[in-house]
Amino acid sequence: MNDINRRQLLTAGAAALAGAVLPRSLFGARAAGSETLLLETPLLETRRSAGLIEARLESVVKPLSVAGQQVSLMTYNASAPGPILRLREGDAVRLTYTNRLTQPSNLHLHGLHISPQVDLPLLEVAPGDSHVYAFELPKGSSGTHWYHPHVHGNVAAQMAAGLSGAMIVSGPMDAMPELVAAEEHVLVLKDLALQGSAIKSHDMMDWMNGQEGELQLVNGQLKPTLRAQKATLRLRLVNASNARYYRLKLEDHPLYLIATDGGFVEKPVMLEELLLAPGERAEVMVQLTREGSFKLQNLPYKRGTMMMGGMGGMGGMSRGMNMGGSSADAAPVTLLTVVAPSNPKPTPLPTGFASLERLDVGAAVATRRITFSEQMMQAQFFFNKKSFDAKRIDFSGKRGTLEVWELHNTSDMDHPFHLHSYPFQIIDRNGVPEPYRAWKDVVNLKKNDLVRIAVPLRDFTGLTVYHCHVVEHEDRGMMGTLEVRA
Ligand SMILES: [Cu+2]
Repeated sequence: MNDINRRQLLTAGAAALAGAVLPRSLFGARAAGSETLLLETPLLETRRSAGLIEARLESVVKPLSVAGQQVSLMTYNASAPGPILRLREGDAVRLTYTNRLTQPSNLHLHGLHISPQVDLPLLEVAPGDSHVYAFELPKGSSGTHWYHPHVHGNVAAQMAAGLSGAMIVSGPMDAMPELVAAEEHVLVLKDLALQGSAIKSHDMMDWMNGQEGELQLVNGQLKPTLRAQKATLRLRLVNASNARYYRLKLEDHPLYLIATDGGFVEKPVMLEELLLAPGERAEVMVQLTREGSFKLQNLPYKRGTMMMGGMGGMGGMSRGMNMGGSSADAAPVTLLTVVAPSNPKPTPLPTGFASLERLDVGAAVATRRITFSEQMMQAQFFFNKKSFDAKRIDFSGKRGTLEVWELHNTSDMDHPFHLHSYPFQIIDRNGVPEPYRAWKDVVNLKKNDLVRIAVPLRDFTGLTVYHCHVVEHEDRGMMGTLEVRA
């Protein structure tokens, strides 16, 4: 879904013709038959001078080719997913956003520890207007982040129409030889729901469950092939979907988790599969030890969605307890096929990264409780029984203090909880301590889960928000405000 001409030349049969417009990463790639080669999303053009980096993003409707048909999408700079914004720790950034849509929008720089007075979650940029996001990237910002719109009430429709992009921040640890030796790819996982050749508008079921699209795209492409040049891969995964969960498994290969939402973990964690809830990111490494083609699959996942028709032939609605949300999702879906290089000889994985700060939970100055609930038939979602009100301050905290938040999901459905601007660590889930330490900004809660997180309110004052990252739920009330004072 980048630009039309390039997109039409995507099939490998046309690769020779497309040499002039294909991104550099695909040069030299060879493919047979009609497979679609994985396309790297273009980089956002930036201007760098004396530590200042300037870039422009414009949200604009463009017809793009998706899975063989022309679809009118909301894009950033005529690309969906939007171009990758590549930054470095310590950068001073001046990002100018212009809204060319016919409705208010804005940018949320999801994952960055920057001031809520810059990453203004309640700002509305009117059609035709621009806004400058100016900030510095503090130490520890490195990781796989992303950007997307955040105007309450418009988020679900704008993201479903294509608005989101990856934002990669590199830091000193990215220079580790084991990481440099690996082949890196940014994979934006974003599904698309179409009605004919147009974006499907939300119906009541979409507002209840969060909209899932039948096209499960990787970098805007349907089932592309990644022809690896090297035998060790570093995959930066972004779940930019409105509501779809990805339970990822690579055939015959474990995934070595090296980073979560907030950057590197302390040492690689071997996983047979990885669950990525909406809004979450992860970085995994893969060692291809033999030749062949291996499918990256999305396995079925039950998140308690409602279904029409009901079980046992009864009418009305029921929870999708026996299926992964809908019958189409009851089987694994191939997202991407990885083809190993010939005679693969993987380079070693890093053995460890920097140790992560241990937060002293005993020193927390406040314990807050957030209870999740829903009125499913009205598609209304609540924190502490309240629907979002931008004029109400739900929590007031003090800059420089540590808080413990107890998140309790009393609804019948999973909800991924996201807090802006202030990364947190998960203390425990249902009393079970987290198996490894990590910085996070999204944590998924299954039905009945009680998850405790440690939230340091560091560095910045201002008004920000926390919300469910099934963005339909966010638009339908599941959001609250946090004010951090000096
Ligand atoms: Cu939710």
